[in-house]
Amino acid sequence: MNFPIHQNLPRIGVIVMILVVFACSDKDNTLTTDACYGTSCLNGGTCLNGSCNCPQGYAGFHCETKLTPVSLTITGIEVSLFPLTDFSDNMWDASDRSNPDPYILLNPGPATVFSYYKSEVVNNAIAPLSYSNDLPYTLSNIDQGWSISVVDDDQSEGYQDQIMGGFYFTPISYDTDFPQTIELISSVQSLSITLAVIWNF
Ligand SMILES: [Ca+2]
Ligand SMILES: [Ca+2]
Repeated sequence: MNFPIHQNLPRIGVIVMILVVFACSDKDNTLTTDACYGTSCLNGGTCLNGSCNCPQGYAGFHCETKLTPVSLTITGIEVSLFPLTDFSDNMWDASDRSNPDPYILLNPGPATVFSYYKSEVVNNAIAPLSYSNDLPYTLSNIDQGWSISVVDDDQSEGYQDQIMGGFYFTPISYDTDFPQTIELISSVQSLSITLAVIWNF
């Protein structure tokens, strides 16, 4: 004997009740806490998981310690401005009425005779000039004075080279916030040199 139990049963609507229980989280009981709460990082440091990530040149729990760089690497040299005439108001290459052919000299102390760094020559130049040969170049004695000079190459024309101008600077004195560029600007000489630099610790 068959009992077609489904056929004769009255149609039963099935009501499915889904109870969605929103468990109200009590924020006061949250276990996660901000590990950086109350941690202040100095000198541009940023807090991560309770510790300060210090920018280059700074150390310590709060980045409170400024490090002393041991050297400075010059990665680029740009002369954005140089005097248009020499000290007698003549064109730098008056003999053929052309522009100067500048190169860069970098020496420890006030010396101008090449002994450390000499860049390539840019012929018949107009500003701005960019130098890249033999760079990067690292200065090790950065608490001492260095001279950087712009010199017109005249030797190839049978004359003595002419110093167009320059700066005497102590690299360590530019270490405030360890800039990526050092700007050497003189209104007296109409000369501006920008050094792209990396501080080494
Ligand atoms: Ca000249
Ligand atoms: Ca020249």
